[in-house]
Amino acid sequence: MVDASSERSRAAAGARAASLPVLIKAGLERALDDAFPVSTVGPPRLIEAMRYALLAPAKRVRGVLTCLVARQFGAAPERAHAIAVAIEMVHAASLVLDDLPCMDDAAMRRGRPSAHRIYGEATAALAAVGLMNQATMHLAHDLALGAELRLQMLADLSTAIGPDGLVGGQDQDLRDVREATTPTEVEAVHRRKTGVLFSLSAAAGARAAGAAAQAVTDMHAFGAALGLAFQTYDDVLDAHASSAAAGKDVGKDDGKATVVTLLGAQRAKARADQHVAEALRHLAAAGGDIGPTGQYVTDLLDQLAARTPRISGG
Ligand code: GRG
Repeated sequence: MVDASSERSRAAAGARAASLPVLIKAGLERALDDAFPVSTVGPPRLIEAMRYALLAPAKRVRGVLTCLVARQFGAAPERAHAIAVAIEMVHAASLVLDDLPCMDDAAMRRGRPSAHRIYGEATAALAAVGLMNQATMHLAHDLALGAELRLQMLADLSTAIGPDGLVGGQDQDLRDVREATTPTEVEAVHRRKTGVLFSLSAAAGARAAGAAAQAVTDMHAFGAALGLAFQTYDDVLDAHASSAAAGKDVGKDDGKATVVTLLGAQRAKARADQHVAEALRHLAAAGGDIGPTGQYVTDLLDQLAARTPRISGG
């Protein structure tokens, strides 16, 4: 016979697990606001542009992942706030740069006009550089993290931004990817452009919680596989969602080789789902309280798929 009270407590535990990422995201939003207040010293219009880019409504996937993974390994999510804030600052900077006319020339981002459409190209470029700088400053000053972890994070963040990370991936995305003829070649660019920051987010959460070296390696691999899946879902959005559903310009990949143009939406999603499965294998190998992290990833990709009717049927 089913015990109704244990059923109820299981349901309550399920509801708590489901709301954990929501709570973490809310805490992270507050930490972002605190990390870069209106009162920050500097030209008010530049500060405003930086806050516009940083605090726009967003999913905060990378930062939430960092905090969730810290919790997975037994730390309070807040323990990883400074790292999550720094990663979100770098991510916001990358979006401002990506939208510039010399790059993707996008008019809309996060459901609002892109930063250069409001503040002009020069201020937007400076705001992006300012946000990257703020990220390193924020990390460097977070004494609670301890000197060794701070140094490690600063090194990892710089590596992630560099030529084998965001900057390199973006350069290839603007040029070489046009000549790619296989999904593997396209994904080599995605690894840098998107995967590296996901790897960093997941591995950093494990480091913040003092997880064992093998668990950090496993979480790094988890992030890399998740990043590839995420980018493919993003490319499906670009090809098949409306700009209102995506909250940003779509059709920006026209003329580019993507996993979607090479395979079609359904096979691209199937390939992305293989990456998700790989990510979940790495997550299981890493250990700790993997349930909420795994659930977050599955829910996130379901939500992205739901924005593109062409693939949401499976
Ligand atoms: C120097 C930081 C720096 C960057 C320079 C411009 C550039 C190099 C890199 C851009 C790379 C880029 C735009 C990758 C796309 C990643 C991606 C899928 C973005 C969308 O992320 P979401 O969906 O967006 O998480 P929100 O708005 O929710 O944060």
